[in-house]
Amino acid sequence: MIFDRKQASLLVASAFAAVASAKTHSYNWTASWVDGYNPDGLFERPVIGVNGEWPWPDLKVKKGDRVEILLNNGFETSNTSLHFHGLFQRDNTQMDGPPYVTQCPIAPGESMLYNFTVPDQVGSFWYHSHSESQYGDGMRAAFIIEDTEDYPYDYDEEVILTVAEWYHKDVKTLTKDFMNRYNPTGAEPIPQNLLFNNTRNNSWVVQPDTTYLVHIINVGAFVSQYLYMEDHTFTVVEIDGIYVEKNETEMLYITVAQRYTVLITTKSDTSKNYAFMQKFDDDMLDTIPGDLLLNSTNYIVYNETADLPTEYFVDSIDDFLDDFYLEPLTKEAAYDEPDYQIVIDVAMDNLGDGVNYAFFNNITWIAPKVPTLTTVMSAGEDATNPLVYGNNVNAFVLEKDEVIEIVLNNQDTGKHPFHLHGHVFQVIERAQDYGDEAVPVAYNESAPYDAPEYPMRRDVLYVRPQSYFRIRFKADNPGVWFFHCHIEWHLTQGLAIVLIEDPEGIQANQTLSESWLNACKTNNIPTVGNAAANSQDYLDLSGENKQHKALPAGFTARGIVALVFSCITGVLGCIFIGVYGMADIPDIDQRIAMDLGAEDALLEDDEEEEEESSAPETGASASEGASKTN
Ligand SMILES: *[C@@H]1O[C@H](CO)[C@@H](O)[C@H](O)[C@H]1NC(C)=O
Ligand SMILES: *[C@@H]1O[C@H](CO)[C@@H](O)[C@H](O)[C@H]1NC(C)=O
Ligand SMILES: *[C@@H]1O[C@H](CO)[C@@H](O)[C@H](O)[C@H]1NC(C)=O
Ligand SMILES: *[C@@H]1O[C@H](CO)[C@@H](O)[C@H](O)[C@H]1NC(C)=O
Ligand SMILES: *[C@@H]1O[C@H](CO)[C@@H](O)[C@H](O)[C@H]1NC(C)=O
Ligand SMILES: *[C@@H]1O[C@H](CO)[C@@H](O)[C@H](O)[C@H]1NC(C)=O
Ligand SMILES: *[C@@H]1O[C@H](CO)[C@@H](O)[C@H](O)[C@H]1NC(C)=O
Ligand SMILES: *[C@@H]1O[C@H](CO)[C@@H](O)[C@H](O)[C@H]1NC(C)=O
Ligand SMILES: *[C@@H]1O[C@H](CO)[C@@H](O)[C@H](O)[C@H]1NC(C)=O
Ligand SMILES: *[C@@H]1O[C@H](CO)[C@@H](O)[C@H](O)[C@H]1NC(C)=O
Ligand SMILES: *[C@@H]1O[C@H](CO)[C@@H](O)[C@H](O)[C@H]1NC(C)=O
Ligand SMILES: [Cu+2]
Repeated sequence: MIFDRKQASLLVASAFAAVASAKTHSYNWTASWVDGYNPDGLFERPVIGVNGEWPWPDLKVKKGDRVEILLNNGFETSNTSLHFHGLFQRDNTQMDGPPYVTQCPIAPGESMLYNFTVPDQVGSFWYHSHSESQYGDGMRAAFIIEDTEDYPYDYDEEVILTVAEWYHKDVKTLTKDFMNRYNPTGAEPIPQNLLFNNTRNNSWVVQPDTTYLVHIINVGAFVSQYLYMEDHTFTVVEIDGIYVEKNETEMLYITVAQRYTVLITTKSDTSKNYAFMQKFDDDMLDTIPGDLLLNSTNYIVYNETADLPTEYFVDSIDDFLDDFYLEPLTKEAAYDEPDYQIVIDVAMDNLGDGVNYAFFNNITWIAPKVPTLTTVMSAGEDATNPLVYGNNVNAFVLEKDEVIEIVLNNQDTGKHPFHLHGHVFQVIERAQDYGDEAVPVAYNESAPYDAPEYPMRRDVLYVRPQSYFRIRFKADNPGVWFFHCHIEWHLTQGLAIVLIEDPEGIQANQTLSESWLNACKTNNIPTVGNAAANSQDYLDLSGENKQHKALPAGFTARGIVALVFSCITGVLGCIFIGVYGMADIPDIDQRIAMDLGAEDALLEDDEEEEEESSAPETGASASEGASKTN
């Protein structure tokens, strides 16, 4: 082996031979719109590419390697950022990516260097923009950390497989209609198709008698998918970077941002080809347009001259692998009773501007005036006081090495995949679907329940309708960590909290890079101060970004529907209802009649908003799809 001087000195400095082969992966990436892509084969549109091309490259690295990505913002009007999903970013929370949480958004024409060491993690990860829902337009790819030791399971070939949903319109256009009083129920836009490896009708050419290690990653921004194959099975060996005891299944259910690494062993007979199906979880769609293809057929190709199979049907989609029952290969007993329990209730509702928002404990996340990490770094002793982070950041301060339990009660009728940055968590409990109950079922502390001995661990977990889950982790990674729904529409609606883990440890051990500071400076964002950018008095939050006022008492989403009817001409209204699914609301005419009285109140709120809009727009969200002003 030949070492250059830098590597050789590293070798001397370290007792670990693995470091000797540590590589530096350097990239100079410019994110921008590129024209003329047609991933689903039905519609050509611009996508967000890198250095003029799409898709973004899949990265393969090893633990201990260094990654240096210079991200240049090549957009004309959008900010940007990059998140490495699932990486712990130990002592380096500034590289995690979400704007106004751990960094300033990178302004058009500006850059930021993402520079970090690949942590002691293995398996399937991915990277994506954490700004303005840009990853829905294609700013995303796989990030695989290869094992430096022997892989625990035998395989012959390694393959990446990304899945996602796809829209013909860009996310910014869709967001304007989504975060809108004319969409009072918060119905998410319906995608046009599912993508399989960034295309459709994908042919995966295989060799006979071969075991493939397939990294399956849902890089989508909204819908979960069912995956199943004709006459082949998946053997799950790793989820979200955690090796598990092998589990063989015919069907996977994968939410956005989750990863399943599986073994697929091919047949000896090469005469025939097989279907590899992907199916929308259509429970997540508010309406199902007649022309939406819910099942997409892809191909496992043994013989390129033989016919391709037609759609493969299964009797039931209910028998997918329940990830709750997977058992990690590295045993970690369930943590004991937590030191700190955080109970968060999820709800979706309208605020006084008529728009439908998402809430944790009645708070919709609104970006502070400076990134929360800035506040941590500059607040001195006040950094342990949650108040300095503002009323709309929903910050929780965790002490070093505490065992944290998050109890998440879903008062909404939808499923939501939640992601915790900076950690994997133990899944202590996930209750059944209570979607058919009249009222949501919350976690009941006094009802006895036994956690699994060695709970499953991962970084994205879905909660079932009107149900709850409980997760635990140890606060052993000082940093500022976002916890949010990975459905980008819901993040735009504010479904997030921020965990501030060991703020004193962050202050003592972490230094903001020049490049990080420059991203703030070039976007005119201060690098000191509380959520209101006040650096004189950290407890004075006047001027902070806040959510809209609540709707007047007794006023409901139905009243807004009424407003829609009274404001829009018949034809336009009908188009809108068709697209956004308001037609689903039963007894709509009666309800409009009931709510019409409240219309005036809404209009008043309107006028007030106009006065305020002379102030500069401040409250861009971490997904920044929608502008939220105070
Ligand atoms: C990155 O690429 C851009 C565009 O090609 C170039 O102008 C710039 O000098 C490069 N920067 C570095 C550090 O290589
Ligand atoms: C996939 O097949 C459909 C139906 O034949 C076709 O309309 C579409 O263009 C194909 N897409 C791609 C990317 O090949
Ligand atoms: C980009 O960030 C700056 C600084 O926060 C903000 O003023 C601007 O509105 C943002 N741009 C967009 C398109 O959100
Ligand atoms: C990345 O960080 C390492 C460690 O601090 C440093 O040695 C290296 O120079 C940095 N890379 C760049 C391109 O600045
Ligand atoms: C997906 O695309 C990648 C990159 O082009 C390729 O290496 C891989 O084999 C493809 N996977 C499948 C299942 O077709
Ligand atoms: C591949 O398919 C063609 C067409 O059906 C057939 O003639 C050929 O024998 C097949 N090859 C193998 C190796 O099975
Ligand atoms: C989609 O797949 C499911 C499961 O195989 C099947 O029941 C359903 O009929 C399929 N729908 C269409 C339109 O093919
Ligand atoms: C495999 O998953 C099933 C649930 O789908 C579970 O009952 C079983 O215990 C799991 N087995 C292993 C070894 O993980
Ligand atoms: C949220 O608001 C409702 C209604 O005002 C109230 O009953 C509830 O206690 C609040 N929840 C939290 C966690 O503050
Ligand atoms: C919670 O569980 C306890 C013990 O089983 C039971 O007595 C109580 O009624 C439950 N509370 C609710 C709100 O269901
Ligand atoms: C700083 O980091 C070192 C190494 O990770 C750790 O031992 C030390 O406790 C940290 N200091 C503080 C104040 O957290
Ligand atoms: Cu959600």
